[in-house]
Amino acid sequence: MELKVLGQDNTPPLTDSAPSGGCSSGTCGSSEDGMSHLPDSVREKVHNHPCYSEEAHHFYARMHVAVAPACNIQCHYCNRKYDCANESRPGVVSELLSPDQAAKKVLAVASEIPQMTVLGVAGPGDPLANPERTFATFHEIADKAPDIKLCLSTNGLALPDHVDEIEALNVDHVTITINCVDPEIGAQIYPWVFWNNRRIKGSKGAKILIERQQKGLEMLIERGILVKVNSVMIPGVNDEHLKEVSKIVKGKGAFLHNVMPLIAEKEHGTFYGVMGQRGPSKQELSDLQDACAGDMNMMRHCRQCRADAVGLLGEDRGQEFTLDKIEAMDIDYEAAMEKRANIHAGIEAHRDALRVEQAEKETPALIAPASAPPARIAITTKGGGVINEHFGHATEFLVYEASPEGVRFIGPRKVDNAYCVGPDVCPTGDDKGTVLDVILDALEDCSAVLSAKVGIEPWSRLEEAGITPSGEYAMDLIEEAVQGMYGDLIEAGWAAKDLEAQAAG
Ligand code: CLF
Ligand code: SF4
Repeated sequence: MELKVLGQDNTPPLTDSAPSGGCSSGTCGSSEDGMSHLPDSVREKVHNHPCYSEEAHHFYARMHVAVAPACNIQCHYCNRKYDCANESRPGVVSELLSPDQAAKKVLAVASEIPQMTVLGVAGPGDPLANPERTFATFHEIADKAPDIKLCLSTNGLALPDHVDEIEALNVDHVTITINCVDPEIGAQIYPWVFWNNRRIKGSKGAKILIERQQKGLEMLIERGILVKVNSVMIPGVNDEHLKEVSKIVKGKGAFLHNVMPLIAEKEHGTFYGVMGQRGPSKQELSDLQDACAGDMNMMRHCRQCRADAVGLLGEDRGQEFTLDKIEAMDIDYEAAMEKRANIHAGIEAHRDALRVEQAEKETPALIAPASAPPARIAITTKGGGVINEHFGHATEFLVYEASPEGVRFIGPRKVDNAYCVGPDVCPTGDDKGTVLDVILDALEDCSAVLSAKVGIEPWSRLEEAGITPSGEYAMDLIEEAVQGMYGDLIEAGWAAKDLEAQAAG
């Protein structure tokens, strides 16, 4: 069967004719992203939510509206000049909108990016410390755009007071940031919480926050609302403790756990940044995610988005929807909804076809001896589950691990600048080296990188760094390509070289 994949502009598939391919597992997976065991009602909620389904994030987009400026706690990794660091990359400032402006923006984005399925409110402060603004926005969207899922992210302090309204508005997905269940650890993360008109410091404040988070979690689960728990991994503070957090929240029925790395830079002016608290290494983060995974579903594809993010995860199309541009748009949302429904049906047909194709495939021969070590392989993509982005245009790389057991997703690696700043504009002189240094650093644990195309200069630098570049898998499905590349590496004697290097020292 021939299948169509998303185009350059993420144009969704409307027919089932185009490039062929199947998927070895997860990404385009035959098992609905490992979710085939879930009840239909839950699968219905997550199948097109790009954060709750790893598979869906290759096809569907989300947007945030920054309507919630205030916060009711202080986290040591946050500086209020910036967005809430519980969901956002620290150091980012979003444009604050009124609920009316936000609603207009949502309709504009939904009309222009039909793959956008979810509206999240995630800052720039805490959405539930600004309940009027947050719920006014949700009310408007529920009324005008009932085909959009509503999503909310909170520190949890005010959560129990708002569960009824969350349920009444059909907000089916709520994220609570839970960094600890022990007030003594909490006191090292939260200097104070603002509770009952008083600022309460230290472990007393942390205890209140923890109790409110746990109560809110239980209330949401009782009502059948899906809960994702975010945790910021702070080495030496809560890293070991997060395994217990994971067990507890899973025991209470949380759907997903998202362990995010602390990002603490001095220039952000946060307490941790100034004090020199380090974030975890890539390996420490993935080891903790693996340790927690024994107890629950882990999210590994989080991009720590902005409070005004727009587009596929990892993509930022916010500049296309500034207030002046939105004002100039003439939006017919009735027509847009019809178009959206058709496009979503096309995406689902495409995903179904991939599953059928995968199910019909014969099990491939073992590509590596059982003793072969795993290899990390990075890929570049613009969406659709295929390798369709040039190395030089990528601002993020998705890292997979291939082993004799199969292929699994490790996580995204973001870089600030693409190697080429335009379709044909690559950096010159020192800039060229600097941009590549950052990319090589992001891929330091990878043995290969697969892109639609790789230029001569980066090709040589990658090879010098021991990373095999390849354009051979252009337009192939991601996991199949990663598996193929793993076979190529093994055939080329990579494993033997790797083992020799390890033995040498
Ligand atoms: Fe936004 Fe968060 Fe909803 Fe997603 S983001 S409110 S659950 S729609 Fe997603 Fe962004 Fe990670 Fe958040 S990638 S920061 S987990
Ligand atoms: Fe900052 Fe968010 Fe913590 Fe509030 S909850 S202090 S906005 S990181």
